[in-house]
Amino acid sequence: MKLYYNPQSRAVIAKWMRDECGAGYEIVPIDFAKREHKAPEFLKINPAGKLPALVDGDTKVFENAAICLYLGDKFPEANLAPKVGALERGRYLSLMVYSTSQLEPAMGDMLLKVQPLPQRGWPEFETVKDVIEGELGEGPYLFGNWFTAADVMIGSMFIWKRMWGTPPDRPKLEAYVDRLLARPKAMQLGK
Ligand SMILES: N[C@@H](CCC(=O)N[C@@H](CS)C(=O)NCC(=O)O)C(=O)O
Repeated sequence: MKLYYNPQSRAVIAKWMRDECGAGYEIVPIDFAKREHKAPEFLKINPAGKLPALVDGDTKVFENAAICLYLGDKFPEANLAPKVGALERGRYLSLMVYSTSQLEPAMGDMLLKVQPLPQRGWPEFETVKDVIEGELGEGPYLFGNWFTAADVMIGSMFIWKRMWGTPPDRPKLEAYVDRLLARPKAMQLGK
């Protein structure tokens, strides 16, 4: 299994998930300055020309959410994903998609000081934070004591927010980030 990777990119999310799965894999470094992510060979793996991308035998996966979903199902022994048919599966899939379709763009607007328009399909970041606080409940993770790929996808966004240097504003979410960063294989930017 190969993970196409640059430590200064969102590929750190897929790497966190892959590390949580255990067992060996290969990192393929991609140099943005050399535009290796736009090379014809790489575009056969990810036609969008972005990181991360994962290759597992003949299977190619791009987009962090898809990679985390794929890995969660691929490594059942790591117990990072509710199985098909499990009661938790629907909420799990919803949170995985929410992370990338609502949370990430809303947070991006906030970080880049873009005024969100309702037609864009995602709300203001404050609304997203309300939703995630509600989903977290008493925690410690989104599924109680069970750490899943949903924590990788959603937690990585709040870790990223902290790394960006925004002031802490929601104690519950800050405590969640602290818990996630205390995990031995937690996401690290730049490594
Ligand atoms: N939604 C995508 C975002 C991927 C993405 O935008 N990656 C950036 C690095 S953080 C990239 O490869 N940018 C290079 C480019 O667009 O030219 C995901 O989560 O996989």
